[in-house]
Amino acid sequence: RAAPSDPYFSTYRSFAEINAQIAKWASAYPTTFKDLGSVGQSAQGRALRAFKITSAKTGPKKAIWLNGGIHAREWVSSATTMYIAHSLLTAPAGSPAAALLDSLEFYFTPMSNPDGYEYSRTTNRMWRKNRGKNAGSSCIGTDLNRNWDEHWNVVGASQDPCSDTYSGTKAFSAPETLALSKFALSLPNRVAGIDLHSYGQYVLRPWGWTYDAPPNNDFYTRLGDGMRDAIRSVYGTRYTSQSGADLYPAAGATDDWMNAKARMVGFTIELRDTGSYGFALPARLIVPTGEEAFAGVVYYARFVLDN
Ligand code: ING
Ligand code: ZN
Repeated sequence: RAAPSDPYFSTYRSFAEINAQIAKWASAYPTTFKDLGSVGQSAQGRALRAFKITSAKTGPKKAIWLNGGIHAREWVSSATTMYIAHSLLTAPAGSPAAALLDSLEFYFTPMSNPDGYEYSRTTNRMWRKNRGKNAGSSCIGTDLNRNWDEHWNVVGASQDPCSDTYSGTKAFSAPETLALSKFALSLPNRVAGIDLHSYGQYVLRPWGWTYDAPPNNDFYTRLGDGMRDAIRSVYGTRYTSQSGADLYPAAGATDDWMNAKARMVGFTIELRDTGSYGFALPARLIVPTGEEAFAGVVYYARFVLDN
């Protein structure tokens, strides 16, 4: 649309390429971009990288956390998280997006399951979990979106290490979720967070673990519906705004922990598509998926600042 798209987004990038892009941004945008290095290590020892984007303006700012790549096969999640960062970095001076950077710090963890991602790229495209060993089983991996410490394992999760929704031996048994949770809690000014997944085109508000409405359900519904409309305004893509449990009940997910334990406004977004390609979304759809998701994030950031 507005600007020619960066060739970085023409294909799905490897763990190494994502890290190289982070280094490139750090030198290209020294005032707005801050590489926070690694916030922890994956089960196989890969770095869990984080960075921050904000303007040079000082003063108290609120923090928003965007998390991508928790599930290995959902490649467009990491790509979109990086695309949102790119959009903030290149936002024209005076634009609504650029204005957000004067009041907000955006924190990014674009690749929260690097071992699973690389395994999905090289060996098993449909891998979902991390790649941690499980004692007493030859099956590998914990579902990192069932391992958070909020009503852990009560519904929509399995205690079979061979299951794709294996919730782990206990909450935060996986090094990735433990490190990410400590990172989020280290942000004293945190107000909101989005966990990006695919696919299905949903804006999911709390809760995931129960059908009950959260406190402030009105607030969450207006915010979710507004994000849905902002996404649609770009290319007409229809996302559905509803609670996580209304998709299917699942406990121990990232967004429930954000809302209940980290006192942040937490959402899950399920990116494109609705099943034609599913997880194997073609790389030519990275940019449009990112552009419309960015519109949703701008709406969301404005909303949490103003409400
Ligand atoms: N979907 C989410 C999952 O973890 C979800 C859906 C998220 C349900 C949060 C409830 C709460 O299963 C994908 N694609 O991973
Ligand atoms: Zn997912």
